[in-house]
Amino acid sequence: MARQFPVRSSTVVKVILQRTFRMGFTQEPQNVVTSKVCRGALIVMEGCDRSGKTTQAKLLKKTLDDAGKPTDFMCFPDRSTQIGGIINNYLKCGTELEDHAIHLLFSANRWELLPKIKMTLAKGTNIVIDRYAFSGVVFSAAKEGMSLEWCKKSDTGLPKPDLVLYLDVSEKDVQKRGQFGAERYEKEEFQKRVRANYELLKDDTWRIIDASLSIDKLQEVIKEEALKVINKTKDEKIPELWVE
Ligand code: Z5A
Ligand code: MG
Repeated sequence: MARQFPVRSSTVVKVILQRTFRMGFTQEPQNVVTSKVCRGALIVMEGCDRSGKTTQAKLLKKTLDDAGKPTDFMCFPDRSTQIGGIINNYLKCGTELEDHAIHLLFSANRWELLPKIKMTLAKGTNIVIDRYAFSGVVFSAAKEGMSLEWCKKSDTGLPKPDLVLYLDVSEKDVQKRGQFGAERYEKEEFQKRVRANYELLKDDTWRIIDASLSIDKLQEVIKEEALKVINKTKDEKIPELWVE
């Protein structure tokens, strides 16, 4: 004769189902905290030549990672792509390109990396970018016959940074950091026009940072600004650049 179990199998099934319901697998969880992924912040480093953008952007990535705020570093131009290769050749004076054409290539270099930017921010990782569309505009508009308004058009609609850290250093201080290199735009007169163009782009997302401070002091100031904006914008939608 088959052995009788003290508890019938249908009762066991009932108990399992009841427990499952209580744990919330088949209905709204009761004591499980749902955590929503907040978006990352988009932080851009801008400023004149040798103001310390690359130094500070790379440091900021590490500072934020260490503070438990996962952060990626990017830079424009990104010379690693095919378009970036053409830009690199142009900057090194290896090729000549019509001014509007090179402007659009700098812009295309940003658009081609848009999926990566969007994906990174959506998963909650911050991005620190060394130069962005603002560099695109101020350098191209420093050329003869290129208007600031025309130069803004090709980057219109890209994600608008939550914070632009503008590293401000006088021409005199920058000269102490060594002579200009051999790249195309590294000439004093041209850099003066670039500096003047930056003034026309500043808005309330910009912070003007005294970049004559030491590297470590500067990073302290920058870290504070970055943390403020990360907390402030995590639940906000990302606006589009130059779209009213
Ligand atoms: N460009 C464009 O036309 N259109 C576009 O859309 C874009 C760019 C995106 C290449 O850019 C060119 O492309 C650039 C604009 C144009 N043309 N110019 N001129 P890039 O970003 O590749 O340029 P770069 O070669 O990196 O130079 P830079 O960005 O101007 O330098 P920086 O990043 O601001 O500085 P750094 O490399 O961090 O530091 C420079 C030196 O100063 C170095 O020796 C440091 O050790 C020293 N340093 C840094 N911080 C300090 C402080 N606080 N005290 C003392 N010394 C310091
Ligand atoms: Mg740099």
